[in-house]
Amino acid sequence: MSRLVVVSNRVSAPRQGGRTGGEGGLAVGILAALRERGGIWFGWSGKLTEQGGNLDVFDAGRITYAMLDLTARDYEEYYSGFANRSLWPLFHYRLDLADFTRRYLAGYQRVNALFASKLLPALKDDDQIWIHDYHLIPLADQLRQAGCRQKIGFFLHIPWPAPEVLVALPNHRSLVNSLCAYDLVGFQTETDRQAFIDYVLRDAGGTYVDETTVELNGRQVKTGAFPISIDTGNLARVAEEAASTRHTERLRASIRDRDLIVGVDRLDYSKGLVARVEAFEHLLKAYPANRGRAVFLQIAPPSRSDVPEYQQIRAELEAACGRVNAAYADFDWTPIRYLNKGFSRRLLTGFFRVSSIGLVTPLRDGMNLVAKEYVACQNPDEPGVLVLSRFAGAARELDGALIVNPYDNEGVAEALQSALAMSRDERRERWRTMFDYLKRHDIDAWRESYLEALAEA
Ligand code: GDG
Repeated sequence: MSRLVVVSNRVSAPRQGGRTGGEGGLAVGILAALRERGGIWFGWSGKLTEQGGNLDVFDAGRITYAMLDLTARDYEEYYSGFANRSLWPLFHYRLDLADFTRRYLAGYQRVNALFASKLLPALKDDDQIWIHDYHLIPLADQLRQAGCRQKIGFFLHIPWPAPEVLVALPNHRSLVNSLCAYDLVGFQTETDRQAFIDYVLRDAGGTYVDETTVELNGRQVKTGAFPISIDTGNLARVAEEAASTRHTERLRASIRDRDLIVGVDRLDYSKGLVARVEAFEHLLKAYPANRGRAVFLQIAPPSRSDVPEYQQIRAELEAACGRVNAAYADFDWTPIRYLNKGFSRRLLTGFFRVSSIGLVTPLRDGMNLVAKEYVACQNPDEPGVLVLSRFAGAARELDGALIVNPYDNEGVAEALQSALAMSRDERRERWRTMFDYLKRHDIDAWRESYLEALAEA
């Protein structure tokens, strides 16, 4: 079996003592493949240095970790700039927030070229290369220009926008051209894949080779939808254990016989947090029996806080939570518990398990793993209800959820009310279909289906 070379913006490298960090499903899935086949995990070290470009390489078992330092300017232009102020808002349909400063694009191309030049000498002829996410779209093209002939696959973790939205990007054409340097481009959903194909055929003058492969500028690229997933079995076990830990007990005791609604999201404007608070407010307004009874726990660890749009959304969310609490709280009940910090994975599984509703309402999301994690963590006898945005990729798979439109506060409030009133039989039935599905379609199945398609491409 050939070696696997994984490239992503950040690397989940082991901490001192050889243990890896408490990483999520993606890192677990990638590490499993790297351990099995041997290979390299290459990416930014997370360090900023004066000169940048220093590569720190070390081996742990069959895996070589190769981590590159960047400069403060690289970070500003490539990461905060083009990746997170141009591509991220655009791909999440937030044209109003997108900033196409040319300097950002130049930095993005420069850092991708740096990645290529540092990676190339480490490659063997029969390596398979798997590049992840929007930070590194031009990387295969850069590698090809430097003579790389190996098989290269790309997986996009975020949505691919409709052509009408994509063309707002000044360099849309060259971005798509560079994607055609890959052998396989994977998307989260069939809709994303179709949007890419539409652009290639209609806007770029490409042609179909077969159902999944298109040709553009003399290069053929295969496409596929590979909905990412979670480590279902393991998460279910962790949640079962977490159900009786001290922290879960403390949360349970603080809720008493009330209904807990839980949300867990990076503090990002794509996650629909302000609208979610407004929907919860509407629940209290329209269904007054929930006053004094429903508690909404929103965990929102800070994210990309040096990007101004993220400071803005944080201020808006704080204001919305403050307003609702001021209007509805009583001396012995606070409706919203808003926590601007992260918790360990283990703790989160316990929180998911004791809550009556998992509220996942992004305005746009490639997949949304929290939705899947919420399902995996439920108690099979007393499962909670998942209320899920139709704009999350996960909505295509999790049909036991109550699917909502996050722009419609009153509709979301109605769904919350039906979830709170749902019979145990119905909750069990809905949960069972989703859980069985997630057992079959877990992170291992995702990785294997992608790598098989890459091998065939
Ligand atoms: C991108 C795409 C796609 C969150 N808070 C804490 C914490 N988390 C964990 C969650 C989950 C992960 O972070 C977030 O994953 P999501 O999928 O929900 O969202 P993004 O971060 O936007 O991820 C997304 C994903 O890539 C994978 O392809 O699904 O659409 O946007 O695992 O549990 N984990 C811990 N503490 C926290 O406070 N430990």
